[in-house]
Amino acid sequence: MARPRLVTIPFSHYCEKARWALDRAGVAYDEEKHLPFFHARAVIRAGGRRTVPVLVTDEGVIADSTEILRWCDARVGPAQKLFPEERPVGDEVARWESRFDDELGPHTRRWGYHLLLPDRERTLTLMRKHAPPWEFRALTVAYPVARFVMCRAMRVNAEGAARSLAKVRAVFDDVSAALADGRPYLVGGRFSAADLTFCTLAAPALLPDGYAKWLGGREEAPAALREVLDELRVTPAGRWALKVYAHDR
Ligand SMILES: N[C@@H](CCC(=O)N[C@@H](CS)C(=O)NCC(=O)O)C(=O)O
Repeated sequence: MARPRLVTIPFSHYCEKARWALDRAGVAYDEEKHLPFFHARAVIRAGGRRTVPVLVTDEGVIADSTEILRWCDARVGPAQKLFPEERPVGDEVARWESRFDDELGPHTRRWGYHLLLPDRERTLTLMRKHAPPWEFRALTVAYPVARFVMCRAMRVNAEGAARSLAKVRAVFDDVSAALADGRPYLVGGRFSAADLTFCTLAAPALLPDGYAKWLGGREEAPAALREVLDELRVTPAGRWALKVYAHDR
């Protein structure tokens, strides 16, 4: 098998979800990193639709993070699978995973962008670290346009960010409630796609050490982000996700 290529926006939490699964399955891959806005051309060229991550393999193109997790599962033994084969455990994992994809990922992203994008210098500093130099230079010049387009596409504004934060808190509450019996992982006593997906899609609102290389750590975060970070990090769901990130990533 030729080495798969993973097309990413490197700090995207959905891309971190795919990287974690690939790393865990022991799949060696090359990451092709792009900045938001510039990713679109690379995604289409790779055979994806619009979003990252896109995994290009010998067997075809996989243009969705959940499908990448399932592709990884086809390469590991039953005990390693992120979506367990047993029922009803597998169904429960799939339900949590799908909920985090729909109700957590888009909202940590919109809330995070709302706090980050107005600060051009901070945003560019984060992006510089992982971007192809020409994309970075172009973004530096086109920043106001790129910001406008991104805000429009994701409806990033004060009301949207407030709604998103409420959704993030609601998901954290439900995860905290599920963990109240002291279970080590969300479903079935072992690490699964439910845990991986919560940890990665919550990462912009928790900034675990294992993710700091992409989005920076607590100290680099804007004050308004730090305030929510400090609130979420001490919830049962937040404490647990930081522990799982440190232990299983
Ligand atoms: N359902 C997709 C969602 C991925 C997603 O939303 N990716 C974002 C980055 S965090 C993206 O590519 N946004 C750019 C765009 O929509 O043009 C998946 O799980 O892969």
